Amino acid sequence: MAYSMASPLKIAGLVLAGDIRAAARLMRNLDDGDPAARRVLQALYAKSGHAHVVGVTGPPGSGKSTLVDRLIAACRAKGGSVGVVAVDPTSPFSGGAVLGDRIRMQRHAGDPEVFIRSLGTRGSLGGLSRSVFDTVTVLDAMGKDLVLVETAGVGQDGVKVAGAAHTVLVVLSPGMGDDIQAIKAGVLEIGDIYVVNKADKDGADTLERSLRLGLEGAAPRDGWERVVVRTEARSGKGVDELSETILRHRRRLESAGAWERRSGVFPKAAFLELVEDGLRRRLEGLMRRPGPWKKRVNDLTGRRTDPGTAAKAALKDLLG
Ligand SMILES: Nc1nc2c(ncn2[C@@H]2O[C@H](COP(=O)(O)OP(=O)(O)OP(=O)(O)O)[C@@H](O)[C@H]2O)c(=O)[nH]1
Ligand SMILES: [Mg+2]
Repeated sequence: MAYSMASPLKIAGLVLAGDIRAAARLMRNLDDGDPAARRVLQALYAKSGHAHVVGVTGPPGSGKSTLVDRLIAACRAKGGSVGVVAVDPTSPFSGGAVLGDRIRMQRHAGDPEVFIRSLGTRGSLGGLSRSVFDTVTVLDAMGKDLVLVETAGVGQDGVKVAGAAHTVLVVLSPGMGDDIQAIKAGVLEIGDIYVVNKADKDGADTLERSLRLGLEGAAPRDGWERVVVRTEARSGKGVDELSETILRHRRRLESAGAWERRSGVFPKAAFLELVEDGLRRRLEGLMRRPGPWKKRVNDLTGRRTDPGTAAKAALKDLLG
C-alpha cells in the first residue's frame, strides 16, 4: 500500500529503529515507484555506507542461494547481522523456482538479525537493477554488517549490481561446460573470489584448473590477487574458508586504501541507473506528445532519417 500522510522522516525513523514491517513496506513501495518511498530513501541515505556489500553471481543453478544460506550462518556465528537481496530467476531452466531462494534460506526467517528480500526478475517498476540498489541501501541503512546480493546469470541485468559490490563472488559448478572456453572473458574480470561449488561432483578438478589457468597473469585489482575457493554448499564444506577469504578481501581493500574507491562504485552505478531510467521515461513521454519530438519519431518510422542521426540530434537537444 502506498504511503499516505505519514512523514518520510517518521517512516525513516521506524526503519532505522529496526522495524521489520516498516522496512518491508518501504522496499515494496520503492519497487512500486511510490514517490513518498523515494523521499524516505533520501532521508535514510545518510545512515548507509557502512555495510560490507558482497555480490554473489554466476550461472543459474550453480548453488548461489545454498551458499548464501551458509554465509548467513557463518556471519551470524560471529555475531554479525545480515541482509540479503536475492534476484529469483523466473526462467524455468534455472532449477531455482520463484520461491526457491526464500525456501533455501528459510531457517533464518525467524532471526531478527537477518533480513531476506527476494525480487523477481520482472515486475518492478523502473527496472530490476534500480530495485536491487534501493534494497541494498535500505539494508545498509538498517545497520546490517554484511549485505549479500545474489543475481543469476553472467552478463545480465542484475550483474550490474553484483559487480558494484565491495567484494564480488563468482560461483561456478562442474558440469556446465568446464573448460576455459566456456568461462567467458567477462567472468574472469568481474570476480574477486571464484568459488568452485559442488566440489563433491565430478569435474570440479577440471573446472578449478581451467579457472586457475584463466586467471593466470590477471592483473591484481585493488592490490588483491583473484583467488579460487572450493566449496560444497550443500554440506557446508569449505564455507568457513570462503567466509574468511571474504573478510581477507575486505582487509586487503582497507590496507590498500581501496575501500573508499570500491564504496564509491555502488552509488555511482545507482546514480547512472536512475538517470538512465529517468531519461528513458522522460523521452518516452516526449515522443508521444505532438511537437518536434513526435516529428522526429515520424521521420524515423517513415525511414526519412536513420536512428543514429536522430539519436545524436536528440542527445544534443537533451544534454546540450
Ligand atoms: N551436489 C551438490 N549440489 C549442490 C551443492 N550446492 C548446491 N547444490 C544443489 O544445486 C541446486 C541449485 O542450488 P541453488 O542454491 O538453488 O543454486 P542457485 O545458483 O541459487 O540457482 P538460481 O538462483 O536458480 O540461479 C540445488 O538442488 C542445490 O541443492 C553442492 O555443493 N553439491
Ligand atoms: Mg538462487
